[in-house]
Amino acid sequence: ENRLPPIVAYGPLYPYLKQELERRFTVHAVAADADLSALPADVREARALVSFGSVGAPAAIMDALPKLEMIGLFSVGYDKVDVDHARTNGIRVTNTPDVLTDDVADLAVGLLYATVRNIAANDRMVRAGDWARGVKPALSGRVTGSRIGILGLGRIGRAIAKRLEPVAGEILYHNRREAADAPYRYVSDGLDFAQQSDVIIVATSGGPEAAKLVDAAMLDALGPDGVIVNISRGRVIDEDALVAALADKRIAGAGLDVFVNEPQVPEALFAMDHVVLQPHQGSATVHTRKAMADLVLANLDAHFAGQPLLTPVV
Ligand code: 8YV
Repeated sequence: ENRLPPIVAYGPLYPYLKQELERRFTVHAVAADADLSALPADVREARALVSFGSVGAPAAIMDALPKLEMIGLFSVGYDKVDVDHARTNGIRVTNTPDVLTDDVADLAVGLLYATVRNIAANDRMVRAGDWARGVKPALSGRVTGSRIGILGLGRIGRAIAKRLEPVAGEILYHNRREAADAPYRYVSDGLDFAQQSDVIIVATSGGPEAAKLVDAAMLDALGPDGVIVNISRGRVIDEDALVAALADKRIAGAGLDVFVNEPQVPEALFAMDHVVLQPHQGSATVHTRKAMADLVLANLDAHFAGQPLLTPVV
């Protein structure tokens, strides 16, 4: 008889996390698209659930696991977890803040440079032999001296701002509320913020309250020399409006790590040289994925030892 507490691995898990979970628990793998009305009895005994941020935990999986005590999310963003349903049902939720901040901020800065300096498009032209054939690449915009607007000055937004401080002409930010301790200029109106920015970097949390925070009007306010970078969640930008603004060159370019319907990316973007696309890689370094896994494990260990959770959301 196996005495290890039963848990559910919901959707695919990072291999190191899966291996460490299997040392501590009886792990039942449940596919993200599994028929939840037909879960075997031993799976329904699960006391915890672990999942990627992209899978999360909708109300239906919580309801299908009557003994569920805790959800350990391998992600800082918990937009795919029904936190209200968890709260109502006394289910704790943990995420993985802080450990991924630096790497997500690094990718945002990388995407900014790649987009403004045409790094990806120029790489393609070199590979295609165009340079050798005498094609002259177009001159690019520049990052140094530009007005960088951070949309969402939280942990990650601040880490991005810190990295860009030495090169920015100005750093401004837009939040629901002014941050008490930020050394950057707060712009309370979204359109003013976009109009005063050469670059917008989207770093808000990605919950429903942030949906389409960047709309067509904001993109037009950013203007034809403006660039947008998104390392938050696809839904924060009205994706149709973004594709249209890029197609019409009403903005100069975009560096995107996240999309509304990942891993599906609007095909119209594939042919656009002024767009840099990433497959949601913000936290995807060897170092940070291990740190995220260790934090998920530490939260589970704390829960099963009756200790306070390290990084609770609920
Ligand atoms: C992950 C993320 O790529 O932490 C987040 O919010 O988006 C990323 O770290 C993803 O959620 C994998 O679980």
